[in-house]
Formats: sequence, C-alpha cells, structure tokens
Amino acid sequence: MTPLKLSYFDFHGGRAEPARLALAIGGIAFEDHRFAFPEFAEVRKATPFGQVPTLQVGDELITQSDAITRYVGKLAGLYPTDAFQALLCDEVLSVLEDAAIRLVPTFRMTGEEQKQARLALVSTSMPIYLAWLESRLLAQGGEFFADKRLTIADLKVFVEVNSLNSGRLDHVPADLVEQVAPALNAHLKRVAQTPAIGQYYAQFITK
Ligand SMILES: N[C@@H](CCC(=O)N[C@@H](CS)C(=O)NCC(=O)O)C(=O)O
Repeated sequence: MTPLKLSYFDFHGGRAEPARLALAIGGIAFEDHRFAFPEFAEVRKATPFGQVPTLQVGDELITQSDAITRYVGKLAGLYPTDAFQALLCDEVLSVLEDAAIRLVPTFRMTGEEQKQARLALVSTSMPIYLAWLESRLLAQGGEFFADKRLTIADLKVFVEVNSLNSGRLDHVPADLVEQVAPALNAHLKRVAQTPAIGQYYAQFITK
C-alpha cells in the first residue's frame, strides 16, 4: 500500500484527530508525524498554504482536513457507499468546519477581547450548531449520524464535543453541550466505547 504520513500538532484533537482515529480503527499503517507548537513555523514552510494537517500519500502532499478524513475513512470502511448516506456524513463534516471557523480567531485573542468573542459564540452560533447536530442525530435514530453505523461524521463530532467538554476553552462553559444538546454527550460515550478508540488512546497513557 502507498505509504501515508499524517502531519499535525501533538495533541489529541483538532483537524487531524478524526483521520488519526479512522486510520487506527481501520488498522491502517501510517506515519503519525506529530510536532510541538514551536516547530510549526518550520513545518508550515513545506506546506502549500502554510497550514496543517497534511497527508503525504506516496509522492503527493495533500491538504484539507475533511478531504483527508474522507479519504482515510474510505480506506478504513468508515465512509458510506450509499450516496445519500455519504451526503449526510459530508453535511456534518461541513457544519463542524463552519463552527470551527468561528471559534478559531478567538485563539489569537487574549483578555477581555477573547472573553467577549467567546461569550458571543456561546450565546449565539454555538447553541445553533449543537442543537442542529442533536436534531440530525435523533432524526437518524439517535445512535450514529449516517448509515446506522460508525462513520467519519461520528469521529469528527466526537473530537469537537470532547474539546467543548474539556473545560480548556476559556469562557466556554464545560457543560454547554450537556445544557444544549445532551444527546451529543450520549453519542460521545457510545463512540468512546468503540474498542479500537479505547485501544488507540490507551497507547498514549504513560505507565
Ligand atoms: N481548510 C483547511 C484549514 C487548515 C487550518 O486552518 N489549519 C490550522 C491548524 S488546525 C492552521 O494550520 N493554521 C495556520 C494558519 O492558517 O496560518 C483544512 O481544513 O485543513
């Protein structure tokens, strides 16, 4: 198989995490190139847009996290073959990307500016996106977002809900998801119980 090298920051989250999980679940060998934040200035020089993640597929350097996630999702059998189920899957990925695009600028802010920007998101767009995700999930039967099974849509929701629940986002209440869209937390637990996901994170626990 063509060698794969996925490059991204060294933390359990962000735009590469759904692809890392999909590769782990699929048992697909890849080079997991993780780098510390100070190394980003150097890493980005080798990327077309100065951004990560990138996926090296043989001789080709590929950008765009959702395209990467979709590709490895197909390799791992975590992407629907039915066109409509694939549409449901893609819609969720794009909605999460829209939500992320609103949040990302606040990481470059500090103090009162960051507080006001995040509080505005917490009272406006975030509940809208979360409530929509919950209603989509429930409309599909409440367990998975598409295809009545685990797909990359579930993996991306899992990563983003984990991040919101972490309490590490200043001014975003750690119980926001529980307050607005509790079915997403039940979904989070369901996905976390996937044996391959438990095994994937277990390898990072230092003994
Ligand atoms: N559309 C791109 C966006 C990638 C992106 O913005 N990545 C962030 C890290 S999560 C980054 O590299 N930011 C640096 C910058 O844009 O200058 C994707 O989905 O991969």
